Amino acid sequence: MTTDNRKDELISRFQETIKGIKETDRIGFLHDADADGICSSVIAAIALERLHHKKLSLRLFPTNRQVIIQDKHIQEISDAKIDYFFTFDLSIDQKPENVKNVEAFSQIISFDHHQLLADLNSEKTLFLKAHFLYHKDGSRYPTSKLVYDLFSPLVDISDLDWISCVGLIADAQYNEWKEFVDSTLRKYHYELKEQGIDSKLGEIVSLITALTISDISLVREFWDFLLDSNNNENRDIRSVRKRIEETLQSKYFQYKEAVQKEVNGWCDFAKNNFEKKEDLYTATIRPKLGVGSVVSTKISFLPEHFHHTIIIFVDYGTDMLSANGRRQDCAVKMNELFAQACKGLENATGGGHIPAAGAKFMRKDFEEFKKRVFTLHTEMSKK
Ligand SMILES: [Mn+2]
Repeated sequence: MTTDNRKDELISRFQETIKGIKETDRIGFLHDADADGICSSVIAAIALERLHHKKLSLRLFPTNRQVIIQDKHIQEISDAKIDYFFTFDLSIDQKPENVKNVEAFSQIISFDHHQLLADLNSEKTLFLKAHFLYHKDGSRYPTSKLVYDLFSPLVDISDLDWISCVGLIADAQYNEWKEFVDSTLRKYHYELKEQGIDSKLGEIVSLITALTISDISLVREFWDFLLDSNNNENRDIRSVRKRIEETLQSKYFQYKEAVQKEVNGWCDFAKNNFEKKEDLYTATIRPKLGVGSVVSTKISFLPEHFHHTIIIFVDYGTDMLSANGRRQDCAVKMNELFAQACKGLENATGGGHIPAAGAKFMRKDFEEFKKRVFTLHTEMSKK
């Protein structure tokens, strides 16, 4: 629970920790490989460089969609002799034993807004979970906005406001932070749109998502590009607008176009093949690129589906199938629905946020999983 005391205590501990970083200290990052993880960590890297004139000694991101500190990371962090290890948009409380392992040789500063599973704050770990810092639902406080807000009192990063907007739009929180996004769009002379994703900054969200879908190794290169183009002394509105334009005109744009085509095709397919029960709409798609999550998000934000549950089952032709659930009005909790549907099924995992969650399960369990989703959805709608 957020209390003002708790919040103030964490903020002042954060400020002391950042100010306490010395010239000889080595900094390491582990960030999620999605737009919120990329944007939040780029903001922090630039903030630290402006404060301490320091570059990172290590930067890691998961290529397997695992949002924890993984076993293999521990040795890498130790080998790089990291003193301050930062994590972004990762729910490290899913594997607390690895947090303890890193604490043996490094301080940890963790920014995240995934479901709160455990309070990891300790002498060595500063656990900046949005739930402790936001008086409303913590999951609606994306890491990019959290990091921007925490660093802003320490150093001028007002030219990075648009990167914060990109991260939060990617996490479908435009409505929650409408004033901030709208004023940022206005500042750089961009048009406001009904949906954040349709704005100019939303186009950058699509670009980043396309990269992660096309080839996860592009994340490293794009992150460096974003850092270099924004770690800039020219912070006037014209210069910053130029950075935004350059991002959209970069070579990364081609990936956006290819993915967009795939997304649009499968959105149309899903809409024409919905299986419905009450306000639950499901469809199964078989895309070549990993667009399942984008397809479900896109459909769920259509005005006619805003008060519906959209579940897209995705068959990539492998042993494991996945499901992407969206419920933008939060009337049914997607993370709970999937967690329950996975119970007792071999190798099945499910979870995420209330409006947006995912699950993976074995091909042999597809019919059973689907049956459970329909039954659970009816039960959970009545609550
Ligand atoms: Mn996020």
